Amino acid sequence: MTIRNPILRGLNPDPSIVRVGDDYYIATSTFEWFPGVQIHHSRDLANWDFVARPLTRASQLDMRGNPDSCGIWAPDLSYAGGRFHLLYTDVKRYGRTTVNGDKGTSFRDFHNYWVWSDRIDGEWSDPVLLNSSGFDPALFHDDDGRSWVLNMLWDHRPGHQRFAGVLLQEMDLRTGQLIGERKLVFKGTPLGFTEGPHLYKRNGWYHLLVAEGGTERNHAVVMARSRSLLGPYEVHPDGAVLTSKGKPGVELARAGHGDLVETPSGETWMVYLCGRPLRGADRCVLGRETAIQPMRWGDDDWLRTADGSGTPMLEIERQGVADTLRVPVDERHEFDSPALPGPFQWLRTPYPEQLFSLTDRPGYLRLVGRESIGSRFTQSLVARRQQAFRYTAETLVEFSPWNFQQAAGLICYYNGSKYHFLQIALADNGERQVQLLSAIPGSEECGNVVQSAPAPPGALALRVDVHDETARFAFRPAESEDWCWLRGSFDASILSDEVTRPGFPNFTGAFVGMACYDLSGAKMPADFAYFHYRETE
Ligand code: 6LW
Repeated sequence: MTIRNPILRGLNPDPSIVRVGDDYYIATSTFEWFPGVQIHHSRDLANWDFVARPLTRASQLDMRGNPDSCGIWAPDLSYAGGRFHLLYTDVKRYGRTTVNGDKGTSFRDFHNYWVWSDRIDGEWSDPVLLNSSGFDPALFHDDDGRSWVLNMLWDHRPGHQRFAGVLLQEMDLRTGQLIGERKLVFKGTPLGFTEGPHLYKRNGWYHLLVAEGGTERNHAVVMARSRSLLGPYEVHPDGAVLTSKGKPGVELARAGHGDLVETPSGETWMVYLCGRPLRGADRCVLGRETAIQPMRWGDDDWLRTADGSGTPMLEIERQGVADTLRVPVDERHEFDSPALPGPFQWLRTPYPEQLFSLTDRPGYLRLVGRESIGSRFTQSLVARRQQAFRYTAETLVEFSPWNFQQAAGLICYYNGSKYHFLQIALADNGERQVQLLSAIPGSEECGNVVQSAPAPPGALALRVDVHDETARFAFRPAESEDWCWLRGSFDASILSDEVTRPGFPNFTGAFVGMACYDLSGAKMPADFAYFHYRETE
């Protein structure tokens, strides 16, 4: 039986895994997408189902104003004292990038919080603010009953190492109160960019696992150990425990940022972040995904991949597990229930009632025209992850704009500076048009209409076919079978981490969905009758 990587496709990075009895849970980062943090469940490590997004209300998360690719970074899920514990960072300001040797002051703001729940899919507590000293907080529950918070330390000062190491401080698990002093227990290796710490105890050793090398091609899982919790920690003799660095044939690129779990029978597995570039271009439109593979403890008490190579594996044979032969996703949502279907998320705001309704007109998703595409505040955009290189998406929309400031339609979206939006809008002569509004980094900052066609009257079906790096767009009247295709094709590979203006964070991945804006303030609504996402690879 075969486990096929990645196990969580599309935007699902920075995995944190926990086992409770026979149940495994993985939490992944969601950035500016609301609700925050994504949790999947499995009983066999091969087949994973979405179970919850715990941060659902304003008291827990309000990302209005957060820059693109900020918000939720690297959640940490653990279980102790009969409860689930979730730590997460809300990044408010990204500041200056660390790429290209930039050494100036880099002010960043990140706040680290703790929430808990008795049930993974229950109501999670209000958050307790732990600290803001760096990002990627994690909890370690020692066998003496004490719990400790780890996080990377950010040094904003010019000329200093920005990724300054790993901090450790005790936490009272009943109140979230931090106890005693914070201690810098590990400064990282020459790979640098030390982040994503997790701590484990085994055979009298404390094992520290960190991500290093940055989240791109040099990414790696690095380990260090100590007989005492506060160190000193000695680095693994092999260097990186897992990496795709310098291994050009490996399909799971960017491997790093891992977390360990032990099965009831004592096997150790690691989940980790990876990225799969398009074959034709070194661009990851699916963002950063989650993979898993078996590990092995040596007689020397160091951890290695099961085959000892430190290389990410695309497929793993495992006894007793149903084959995860992947069926392409084919999902059609008719919007006939009052809850937004599971795959969809929106941007930043904890007040979705200001963006959309499934009850105003039963059977339709009504998006209320709000701020512009790329606004950091109140933007009516509801979308799902792109999870395969090839897919078709289709929706049917009723929309009757009465001024040029109003538009609604189908969007392929990465962030506020890269998207293709097939929108229905009014031309100057009052004609309703289907227009393609594209924002492409390096051309124009904001979206420009790159093509337009007269729109037939009535409800319109809108469609996109994405095939690796190309996207083609089409529309038709509701009652017609014949698609009217826009001329030519458009670059779908811009919806990737790699295509960007210099100095901006790009940590998410491509989404496809529906959007509506009304810059006149009249809140003109658009009604979507269905959304159909079908993978074609
Ligand atoms: C995350 C950091 C990282 O917090 O990227 O790849 C950041 N690793 O550890 C955002 O996902």
